[in-house]
Amino acid sequence: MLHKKMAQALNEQINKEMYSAYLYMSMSAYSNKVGLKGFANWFMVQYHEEMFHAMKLYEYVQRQGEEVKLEALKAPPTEFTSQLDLFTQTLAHEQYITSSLNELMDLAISKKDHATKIFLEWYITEQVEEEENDNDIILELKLIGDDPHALLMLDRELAARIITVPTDFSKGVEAAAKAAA
Ligand code: OFO
Repeated sequence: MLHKKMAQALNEQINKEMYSAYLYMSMSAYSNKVGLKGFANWFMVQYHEEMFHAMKLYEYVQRQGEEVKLEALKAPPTEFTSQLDLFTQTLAHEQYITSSLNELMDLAISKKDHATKIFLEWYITEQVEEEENDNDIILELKLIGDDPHALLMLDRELAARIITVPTDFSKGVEAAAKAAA
């Protein structure tokens, strides 16, 4: 059972995770447009990660007997100035998601909702890795500067990123995650 405020906040988080997926899809399209298919791959993998984050919440709200209420997604930006710009915006967005998850955790604690607190711990741990990945790539991009050869080397490296989250949720999200582990 969820407190109404908790259910509403979890529904809002579904929207934020879906927007994250939409944002990274847009960044993938931009990378593809400028000929950096490795970056495009990295952001498309990130899109799948965010869909998984959204779907985990979607299933959790339902398993707790609450209603999923989906809202409109705002349009993501489509124009960027460079790969450094993409990752600077990605890091800022993930920091926003981290604070949103921290607020959810504060709410779960204040409502003595232990099940939601345990559920959210996975997301909070995940955010440390997400911000670390973005910071690492920002540092590399700063070192690369205006060197196209080095940028292409990084592009090749990012082309190797693979999807590690489930993408087929027809049999349930947690079941799919267990099968993929
Ligand atoms: Fe990029 O993070 Fe979701 O939660």
